[in-house]
Amino acid sequence: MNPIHQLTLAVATLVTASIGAAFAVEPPTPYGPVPSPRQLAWEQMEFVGFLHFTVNTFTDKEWGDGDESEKVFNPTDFDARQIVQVAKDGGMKELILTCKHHDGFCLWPSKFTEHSVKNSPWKNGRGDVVKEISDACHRDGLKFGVYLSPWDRHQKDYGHPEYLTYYRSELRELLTQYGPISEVWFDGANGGSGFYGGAHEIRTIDNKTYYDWPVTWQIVRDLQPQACLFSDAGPDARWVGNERGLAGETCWATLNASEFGPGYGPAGGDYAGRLNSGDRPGTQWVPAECDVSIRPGWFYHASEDAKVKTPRELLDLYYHSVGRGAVLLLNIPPDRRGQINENDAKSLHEFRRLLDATFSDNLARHAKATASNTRGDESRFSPQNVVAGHRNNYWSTGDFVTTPELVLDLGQPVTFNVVRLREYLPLGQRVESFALDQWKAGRWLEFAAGTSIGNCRLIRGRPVTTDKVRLRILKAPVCPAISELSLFAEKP
Ligand code: FUL
Repeated sequence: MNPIHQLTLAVATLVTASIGAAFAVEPPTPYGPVPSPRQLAWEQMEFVGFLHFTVNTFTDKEWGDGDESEKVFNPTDFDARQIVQVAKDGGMKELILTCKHHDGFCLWPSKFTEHSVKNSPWKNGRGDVVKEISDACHRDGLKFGVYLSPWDRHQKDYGHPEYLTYYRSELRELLTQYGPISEVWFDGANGGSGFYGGAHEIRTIDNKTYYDWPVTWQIVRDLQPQACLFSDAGPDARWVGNERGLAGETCWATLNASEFGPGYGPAGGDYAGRLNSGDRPGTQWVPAECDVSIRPGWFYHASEDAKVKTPRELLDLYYHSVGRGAVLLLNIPPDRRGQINENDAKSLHEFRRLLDATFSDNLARHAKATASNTRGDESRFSPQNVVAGHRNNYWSTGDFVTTPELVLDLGQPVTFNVVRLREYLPLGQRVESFALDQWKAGRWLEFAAGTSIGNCRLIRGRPVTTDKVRLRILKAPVCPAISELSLFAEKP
């Protein structure tokens, strides 16, 4: 080829490449921190369960001192299948078991202590609660998570370096003997007094340094890489700052996590408040988990049988946790039989029925969606994507179009009182504020507004009847990526 030909070909290639680039619009660049695949899978579960079960169930305490005899642990009719069925029927996607609470009693026959089920009368010491619950979860399609209290009021070494070796050995047992683990829950509570092998004293530790968390977390990463690590500050999921199941009205999935750790936060700062709302901008993706019990206490007490939260109370919790972009972790404590009490099961079942009655019918599913802007005018970024509500696609706009509008034409008047919005999380949390309007008597009328969206934002209000709904993005540092805009009507 002569030089002229060579030049012509090079120019042609360049022109074709640049024309091609002008038409093939790229997806938006992710904004800020984004979830890891394990966090994404965790967030999408939305509703998970906690099982608080130990010697406390039999001594009627909330925090065992650590001097309880193994003999007190004796469920009369333990039934893992019943426990898991109740959870599944209630819509929980995972169960986290208190394999060891602060009292130090292990629900599995650990090689590293005598203080466990192996010295209890239950099944003549041959039982293993962790095995039965994890097997039942895996059989019934629920994920299984472990709670292993760092604070141990039984162990004589607690407060000394040797205890960490013990704690990590227990953790390794849990991570290697019970199949896939989806979450490891590291509690930040450290109360001080305890049995401690007979010392009966107060032991304080510096929870910033004592536990040396990075080493422990690495054990989980090595043995169960898909497991999410929960603590007050993550690294994968954070505490929401209260035990009432309430995420902040504004709740970012991001946090300046280096200021926090299990059991501590910024000195003099609003520790609980910061965890409740997250930080924006935040350096890490650490979504909130809202832990709350279906009863006043975490453990079963017969005296609380009439104090089980009602289905409507559970529904409110759902709107205040999942509906604010967090995960709801609801505790259902097994009773002295080793089963979920009938009152708890009934309330959870009815809660699920109410939830399904609402969310099984998206009243916008036939809507036609149009928008003030569509990224590259390409169908893969079409506003219609929000109607299908698939988490894997989304509506987006040109890079500099940060306050666009999207209209759902419902074709006929529809009455709804719940709106669900979702962002496409792999591109980060992008929207900072939005408003919703209804078309009424020939003009737009605002009926709701909000801030963070994230995994899920539920707006629940008075019934609205209209044939058109408009979403306005009011503030965003970058173009939005919205996966879902759905409308629902709560049934009485
Ligand atoms: C707290 C503990 O002290 C409670 O007993 C319970 O386990 C709750 C989930 O976490 O920090």
